[in-house]
Amino acid sequence: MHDSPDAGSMASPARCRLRFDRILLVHPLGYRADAASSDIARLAGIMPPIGLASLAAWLETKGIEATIIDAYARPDAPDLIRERLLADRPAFMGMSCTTSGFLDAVRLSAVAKAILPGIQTVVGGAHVSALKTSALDGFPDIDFAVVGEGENTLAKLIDGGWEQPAAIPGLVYREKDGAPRYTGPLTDLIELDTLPFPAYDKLPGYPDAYRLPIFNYPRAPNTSCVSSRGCPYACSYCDRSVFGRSFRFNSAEYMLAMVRNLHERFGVRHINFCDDQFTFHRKRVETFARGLAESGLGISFNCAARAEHLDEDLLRTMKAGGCWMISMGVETGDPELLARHRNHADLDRLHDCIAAIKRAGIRVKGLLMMGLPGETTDSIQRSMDYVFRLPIDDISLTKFTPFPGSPVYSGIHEHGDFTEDWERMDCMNFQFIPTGMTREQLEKLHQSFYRKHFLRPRIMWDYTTMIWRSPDSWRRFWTNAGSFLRFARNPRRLAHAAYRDEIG
Ligand code: B12
Repeated sequence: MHDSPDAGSMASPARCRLRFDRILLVHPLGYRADAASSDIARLAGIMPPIGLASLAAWLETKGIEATIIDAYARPDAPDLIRERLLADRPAFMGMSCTTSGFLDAVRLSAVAKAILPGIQTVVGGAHVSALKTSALDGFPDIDFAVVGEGENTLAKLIDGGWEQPAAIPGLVYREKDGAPRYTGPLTDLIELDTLPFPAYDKLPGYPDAYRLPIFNYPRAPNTSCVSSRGCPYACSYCDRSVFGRSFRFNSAEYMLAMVRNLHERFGVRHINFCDDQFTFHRKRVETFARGLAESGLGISFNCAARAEHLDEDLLRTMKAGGCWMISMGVETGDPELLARHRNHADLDRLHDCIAAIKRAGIRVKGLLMMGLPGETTDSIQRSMDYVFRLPIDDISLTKFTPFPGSPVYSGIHEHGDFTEDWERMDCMNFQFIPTGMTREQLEKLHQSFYRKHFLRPRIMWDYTTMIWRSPDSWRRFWTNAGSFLRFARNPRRLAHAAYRDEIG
């Protein structure tokens, strides 16, 4: 590692004062400032950027110092970014980009270059992994994009590779004339058990600045973890550009060590596994759950799973290990619509599986979408009928958004009206209106779906039981009751305008 680049044509005086062994990693805000519920989203839950924490930990093993600023957890992020840039003078700034966060990253790049001339900016994450060279087209303030798994590519880039980027696989860089060029996919993927644990300690305020969505956990402090990369399924709405369709995973032993570390260092008492297919490898989940039960740590966990990868035996073992909630991708309860968008769609099997989860004593959350291509008022009605027959406890109903890289994206205009406004593609806006429907209809049905769900006596009682099953959730709810109620009355008033104003 060196403090300044080798002498050469790239080395300007400004560059020479930069620290080439440092990077500032930023998690941009993934919501428009004027988007409904940006503040409410913060109140309802803030989850750590695990990708950035993983990159930071990996870079440290290579002698590169990484600082993280998470605009989600820190409303004062613009000030913090300025402070860190001036104090640390990093030669690189890296940003993690979903589609809705990408333009924020573009703005932050311009700001960083104005503050610290010569700094080089790098983006990674879902949006740029899907778009590759077109992620840099028209955005001159971004110098590099990392496609897919970021650890090795970023380390090589910082460790002198920026001078000859064509030699680094998994990278989009600029030719001399500024044209973006992709070096091709990364083939040498990391064995996940060799990764250091994510650097949660580099997230300012961790663990208290972070919390899972209310009513999604029994205890605090809590956190998110990830223990696998990739998903073998190919659902129409899901972008697999980052980790592809293989399934790589941490061993149960690694998972147990990670959980123990979180508990001992930060007092974490509940973990939400964000894996796409947590139970895909049955044996490791069994070993993990048994190990957790034997550990005596008293830690509980949530995960997401598919019906094909759960059974009564496994559920009993998971429960004994502390499994508190399983999220099941239902997507829609309309069988024809589901078959059009998802592999192995079988609503009867899903119903039976959810009943089995409940019998095991585990809470169930259904993950749903509204507005998929082919959606009609009838299909939404059928979806409600199905969902309200499920023995489910909670739902999350997102507004379908066609993301670049998802199978449905390329032909989306054949199925309705799509306004590709990236900043609004945060699953909280209907940017796609299926043929035959209107935005007003979708909005109305979206509200009605939620209202009907919450007003069922069984669900109201379930939330009441959270007084003793998740007391911290109720504490947060009452502490912020004013904001929640104001949001219910007028979502736009709660816009987090200050952030956007500050970064221009
Ligand atoms: C946990 C999670 C969150 C968390 C944390 C987000 C984060 N940025 O880490 C929270 C709750 C905040 C969140 C919010 C949202 N999320 Co989210 N989230 C996930 C989830 C389930 C796991 C992410 C994760 O931790 N993966 C594990 C880590 C190790 O991988 P990673 O983050 O991809 O990072 C690796 C590479 O991408 C790369 N990389 C990432 N960042 C960077 C930066 C640099 C500089 C470099 C070099 C490399 C690099 O290197 C990392 C290590 O290999 C993914 C689904 C998935 N399977 O990835 C969706 C996913 C990323 N989210 C998605 C969406 C849509 C959102 C929201 C818009 C929706 C919403 N309403 O919640 C918001 C927007 C947030 C934002 N700021 O932009 C989509 C993104 C699709 C898209 N094109 O936009 C995904 C892919 C889910 C999906 N399949 O649709 N999310």
